[in-house]
Amino acid sequence: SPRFVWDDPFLLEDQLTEDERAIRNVAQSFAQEQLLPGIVEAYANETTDPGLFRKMGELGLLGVTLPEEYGCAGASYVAYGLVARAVEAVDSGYRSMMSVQSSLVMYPIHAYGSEEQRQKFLPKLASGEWIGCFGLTEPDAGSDPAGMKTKAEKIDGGYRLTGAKMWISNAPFADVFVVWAKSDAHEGAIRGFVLEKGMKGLSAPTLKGKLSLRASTTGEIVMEGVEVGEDALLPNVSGLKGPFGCLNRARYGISWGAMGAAEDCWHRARTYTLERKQFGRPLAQTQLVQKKLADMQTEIALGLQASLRVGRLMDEGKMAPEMISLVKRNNCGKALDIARTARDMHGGNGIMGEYHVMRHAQNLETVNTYEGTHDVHALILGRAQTGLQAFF
Ligand code: TGC
Ligand code: FAD
Repeated sequence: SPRFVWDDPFLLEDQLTEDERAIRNVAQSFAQEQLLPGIVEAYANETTDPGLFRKMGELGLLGVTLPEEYGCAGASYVAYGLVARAVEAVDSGYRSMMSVQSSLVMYPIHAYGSEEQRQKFLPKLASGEWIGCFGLTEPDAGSDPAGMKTKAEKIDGGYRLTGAKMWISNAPFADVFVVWAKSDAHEGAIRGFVLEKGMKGLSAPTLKGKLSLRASTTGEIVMEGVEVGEDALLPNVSGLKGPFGCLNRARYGISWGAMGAAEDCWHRARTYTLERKQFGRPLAQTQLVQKKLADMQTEIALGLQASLRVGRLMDEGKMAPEMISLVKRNNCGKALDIARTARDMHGGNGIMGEYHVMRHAQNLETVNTYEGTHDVHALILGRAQTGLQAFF
């Protein structure tokens, strides 16, 4: 009779194609063999090795859904989700680096850029030779990006950009900056621009001292009258739907990634409680611990299955953004609960770096906040079912 696979209750594995499994295997080996060994130190020291982008690029893990003609894998959105899950099983910060590059930098250049922009930027971003960042958030415009102050003024032959972006992943070592600004030449509409490192007036100071996502480098983008040519404008999109189109992809990837972190916490909690004995028996032989393990297993199985469904719908061109809000919100919230519970189940050891669970919990605080907070996604879903706007 059919067997119950405790760590794959709904046989997700059987629902993947051979290509998807192959890409997943590459990502998993890379994450376990090349990312895991250094993560405790990188996190403690708040350092990121930018060389990781080249390693990811060599393995084809950057921009995996984009066409092969630009040096990408042309794979499915499900494959992209599997990469995020494998990488975030080690650390949310490494998944962040990958998903910013893939969904927030390469995707808009491909979807909204000219053919010249695609040819110029995509192959080098795919190989990891160039690193990208995405500037939407500002000090006074986070959940409400429509309130941004960054402006692009029309000048002879191009634009002058002035403003500041805050909380920008990869910015301090980025070569390519996709930034969003209100353009006076387009009646104040939000437009995307591709800036390059070294431009006069452009700087990206590092934000030090984060207590979460410490292995990913975060910074500001300061634009003090940066002058760019017409060729810096992303010509094929206008308005907030531009950045939101990118966020859809990244949020979807996060829904898988958060489950990867949760799975790592679950497996570690299971192993730990099987090995650790108190009151003369393994902790895993107590009812409270088994309930916690069952809850983790249940939420992860449901969350993965939901992300898989959304990924398939994306691949079929049937994705509505609210579907992504549902899985991003739910999977991040559940992952955060699971990581906190796993930390508790490790007792005192749970606060030590070498047990990994507290780092996941700290990271997931950010993952639950960025790309639309847990509550902002609730408001998106609330609006979709009531027709009533409750943001303001
Ligand atoms: P709203 O009126 O709803 O929409 C404005 C225009 O945008 C369109 N739109 C979308 N298009 C595509 N996909 C979506 N998901 C879309 N959502 C909205 C909409 O149709 C409309 O188009 P048009 O043509 O009619 O103008 O806009 P609003 O200002 O009321 O939005 C409210 C809200 C809360 C939904 C939105 O602002 C929001 O999602 N806020 C959260 C902000 C956010 O997620 N920021 C993320 C910054 S990037 C980041 O965090 C990267 S971390 C990366 C990492 O390190 O991994
Ligand atoms: P706020 O918008 O000020 O929200 C504060 C609180 O108020 C939240 O709990 C929120 O849910 C709540 N709130 C807001 N509006 C409402 C409302 N209408 N009703 C009820 N509650 C509400 N951004 C980028 O552009 N690029 C990046 O690469 C990037 N990377 C990041 C990396 C890190 C480590 C972090 C922490 C953030 C990053 N962000 C990035 C920014 C991120 O997207 C924002 O932090 C996020 O969108 C929330 O904005 P905020 O921090 O300004 O919070």
